[in-house]
Amino acid sequence: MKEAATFHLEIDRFIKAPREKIFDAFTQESLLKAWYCPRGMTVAEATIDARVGGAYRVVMASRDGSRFAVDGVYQAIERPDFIAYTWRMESGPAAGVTTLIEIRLTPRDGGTSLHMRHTGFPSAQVRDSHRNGWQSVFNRLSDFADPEGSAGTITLFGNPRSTYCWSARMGLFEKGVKYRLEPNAPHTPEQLAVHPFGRVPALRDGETEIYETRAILGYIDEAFEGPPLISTAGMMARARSEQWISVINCYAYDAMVRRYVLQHIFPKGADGGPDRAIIATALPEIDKQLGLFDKAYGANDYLTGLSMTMADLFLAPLVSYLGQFPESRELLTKYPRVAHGHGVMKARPSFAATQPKMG
Ligand SMILES: N[C@@H](CCC(=O)N[C@@H](CS)C(=O)NCC(=O)O)C(=O)O
Repeated sequence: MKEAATFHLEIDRFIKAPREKIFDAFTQESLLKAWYCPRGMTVAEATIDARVGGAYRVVMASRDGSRFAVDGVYQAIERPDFIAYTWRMESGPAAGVTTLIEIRLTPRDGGTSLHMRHTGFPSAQVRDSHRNGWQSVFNRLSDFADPEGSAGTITLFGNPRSTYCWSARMGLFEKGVKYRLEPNAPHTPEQLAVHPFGRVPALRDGETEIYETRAILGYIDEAFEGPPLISTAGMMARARSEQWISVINCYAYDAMVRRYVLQHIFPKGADGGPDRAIIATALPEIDKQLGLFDKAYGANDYLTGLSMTMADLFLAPLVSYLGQFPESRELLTKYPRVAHGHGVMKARPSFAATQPKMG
């Protein structure tokens, strides 16, 4: 145990809420139950005796049913600025090791600076395995205490006219997640600061950044309650959904958006109009892709069956844009099941709420 004291973790977070509210969120059982676990988990049980020398035990549960319990003893309770308690995990690589958590709350800019010092880890690996967990727990605390809810931690970066941003925004809406939008254009310094390739969108949740729309939607889906964005109809439907997302990422976006829609929106032809040669290469590919999607629908409302999945979120913005230009509008008339599926998506409140304004 000698070595244990050499590894520690310090985390600073600003939370837009008064420190009394944050202090109480740590020390009142009914409040702590609402947030004291990483995203994607819930507090299944919590018993707290928030007095110096009093004990606590918290059981966190994942959606897959796995449970993770911690317990400890309060060392200091000084409302509203300081709390210290021991932390012992009942399972996992650091099971049985007792560490110490100190939380200091300082008022700042109408909110609270939270400084957490977690000391006594037996190894750098165990310390590092706690870092993401704590950041996620503090995101939950912010959602709980900040009057703006998750918009206090979640920001989506990207121009809302982008089809990929639109898919991400629909996903956020479907899950009921509040967020802030920074309408960055691709490749601007602001976007390059959150996305190494300068593309849109990127997502920030507290101190965590993530890019690539499939990864963003996967994160949102696992991190938040609300209807699932992956199929619950089994392995094959999930595989198909991934297949269609990959088809869009690797082939359909290039033909439909890059070589067709963007030719209309930002014409690059010699006469100032769309480059007809580029459009001519795109249209047969779009035709083939729409044919594949049409077949995939079968008699269903959604691409992979009876429920909406991320694949539908990826496809809806593309079909919406295709409906706005003459040759693709004409092509769409050949594919009634794509038109039907698109009608179903258009009727969802998430579509109207996120539909970009076209200039
Ligand atoms: N694979 C990326 C693609 C994102 C992407 O290409 N977004 C477009 C806007 S819809 C973009 O940033 N385009 C700028 C460019 O291609 O340089 C994702 O899934 O997020």
